[in-house]
Amino acid sequence: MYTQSFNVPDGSDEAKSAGLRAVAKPLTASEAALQAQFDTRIDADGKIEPRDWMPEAYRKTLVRQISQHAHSEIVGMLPEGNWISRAPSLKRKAILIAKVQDEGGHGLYLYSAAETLGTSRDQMLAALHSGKAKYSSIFNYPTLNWADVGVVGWLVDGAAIMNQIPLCRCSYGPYARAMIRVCKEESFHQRQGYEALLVMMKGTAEQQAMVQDAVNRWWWKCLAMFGPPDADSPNSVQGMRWGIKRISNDDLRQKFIDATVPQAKVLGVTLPDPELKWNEERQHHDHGAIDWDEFWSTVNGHGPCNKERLGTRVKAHNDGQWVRDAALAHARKQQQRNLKEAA
Ligand code: FAQ
Repeated sequence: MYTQSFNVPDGSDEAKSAGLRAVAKPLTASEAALQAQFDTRIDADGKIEPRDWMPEAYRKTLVRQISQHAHSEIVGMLPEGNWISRAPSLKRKAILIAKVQDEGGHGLYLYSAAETLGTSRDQMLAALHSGKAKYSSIFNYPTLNWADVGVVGWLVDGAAIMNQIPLCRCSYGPYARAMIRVCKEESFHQRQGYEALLVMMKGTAEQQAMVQDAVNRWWWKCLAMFGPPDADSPNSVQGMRWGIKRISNDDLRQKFIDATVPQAKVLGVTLPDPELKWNEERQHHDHGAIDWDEFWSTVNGHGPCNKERLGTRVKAHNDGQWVRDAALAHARKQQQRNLKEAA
C-alpha cells in the first residue's frame, strides 16, 4: 500500500546551500581533516559506519533519535498488547501477538544500532525510565475498543512507515540497515489493521460506528506523529544536512495525508477534518490546523496515558531483573568452565 520510493528527493541541497557544516569549529588540524573526510562522504551520500570518525554532534543526534525511536517501539507495544487477551477470534489474537512481538524486536534492533555509537542500553533505559528521554506522543493515548486496534495498525503504523522508509537511506549504516527489516514488518502491520477495519465496516451499523469513532479519535494524533511544523523543528535542518532525515516533517505529513485519503474512501470512513480537500494547484490535500499545544503537552508528560505507560515499563524492567541476573550468572559460570577446560 505504501510504495514510497527509496530515492525521493531529500531536500538536502537546501541545507547545503545554507552553508551548514557538521561541526562549526574543529579544534585541531587532524580533526579538521577528519571533519573534511566526513563531510565529503556525507556529500557523496555515503554511509558512516560505527568505527568511522564522526563529529560528536552527529553521534549525539543519532543516539537521541535512534534511542527515542527504540523507546517508541517498546512503549508502542503497550496500547495493543492490552488487547491480546480480548481479541475477537483466535486468528486476530495470533496476528496481534505477532505484531506486538515484532514491535519488541524493532526496539531491540534499534537499541543495538544505538549501542554501536557508544551508549549502553542501560543508559538509554535509565533515560526512558526517568522521563528524560522522549518516545512517540502517539502511545500516550488509550485504545478503548477493538476498532482502535485496527486504526492503530492502519493509521499509526501507516504514519510510522511513511516516516521510516526514508530512514532506510539514513547516512548511519546500522540505523539504515535496521530500518529495512523494520519497514517490511511495519507494512504487514499496516495491512493487518486495514484488513481488520474492512471486515468491521462490512459488519453491523454498531461496528461501523466504532470504526468511525476510532478514526475520529486517532486522526489528528497521527498527523502530529511526524513532529512539529518544519519552522518549529529545531533538529530538522541539521538532521537533513547530515542525511539522517531525508524528508521534512511537513512533507512527510503531507505524503501521509495524500496516501490516506483514498484509503479512507475505500474503507467508507470520513476523516474528521472539514478543511480536508484536494488542492488542484498544489496537487496535494489541504488540511485543517493541528493542535500543537496538545501535542507538546503530551510530549511533556501530560497526555492521558503518560504516567501509566512509563509506570508499566518501569515495572516490567524491575520485574525482569531476576532474568538478567540469572543470564549473567549463567554466562559467568560458562566462562569459568571454559577457562577451567582450557587450563
Ligand atoms: N512524539 O526537531 P524535531 C512506531 C520531539 S515508531 C514525541 O522535529 P527530529 C512503530 C523531537 O524528538 C514511532 N516527541 O525532531 C509502532 C524533538 O525533541 P528532542 C516513532 C516528538 O528528531 C507502530 C522535538 O520534538 N518513530 O510508531 C515527536 O528532527 C505501532 C523537536 O522535533 C520514530 O521515532 C513525537 N511525535 O524529528 C510501534 C522515527 N515529534 O529530541 C507500535 C524516528 C517530535 O530535541 C505500534 N524519528 N518530537 O528533545 C524521527 O524520524 C524523528 O525523530 C521525528 C522528530 C520525525 C520523530
